[in-house]
Amino acid sequence: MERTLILLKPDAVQRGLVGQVLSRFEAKGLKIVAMKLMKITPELAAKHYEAHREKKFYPGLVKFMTSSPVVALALEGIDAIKVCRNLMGATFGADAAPGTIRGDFGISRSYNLVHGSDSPDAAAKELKLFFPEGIVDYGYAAHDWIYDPVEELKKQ
Ligand code: IDP
Ligand code: MG
Repeated sequence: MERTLILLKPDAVQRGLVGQVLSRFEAKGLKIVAMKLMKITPELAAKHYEAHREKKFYPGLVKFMTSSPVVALALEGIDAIKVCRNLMGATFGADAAPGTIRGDFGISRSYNLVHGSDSPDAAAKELKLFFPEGIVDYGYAAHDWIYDPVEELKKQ
C-alpha cells in the first residue's frame, strides 16, 4: 500500500467542484486516510513548492494556493501515487485528456484543480507537511472487493 498527498486547490473549492473531484478518487478505490479544509500559509506553500522556487510561475503559484482554502487529502491504495496522477491528467487543463479531472474540469495552466505527489519521496515529505498529526487508522469495508485477494494482496 502506498500513500499520497492530494490537494483540491482553491479553484476546485471556489467553483463548487470538491464533491465531484473527490468522488473520482473514491470511485477509483482509493481509501481516504486523512482529510481537512484548510488555508495554506505562505510558509507552508514555500516548503511544499520548494522545488519550483526558481520557476517563473512560482510567485503566482504561491499567491493562488494561499488565496483561499484547499481540501487536503491523504489517499491510500496500491500504486496510489501513479493512480492519482493518472486520474488528475496532464498539468495544463487545455492539454489534459478528457476523462481526467484536469481534462474534464479546467482549461488553465495554473488553475488546474488538483495537486498530487509525484514520487514516494515527495509523498512522504508532503504528507508530513500537511498532516503532521498523522493519518486516521480504520478498516476499509470495500478493500477486499477493490483488490483481488489472491492476485494482488498476496504481493503486498
Ligand atoms: P503538476 O501539478 O502536474 O505536478 P508541476 O510542474 O509540479 O505540475 O507544477 C506545479 C503547479 O504549478 C501546477 O500544478 C500548476 O498549478 C502550476 N504551473 C506549472 N507550470 C506552470 C506554468 O507554466 N504556468 C503557470 N502555472 C504553472
Ligand atoms: Mg508537481
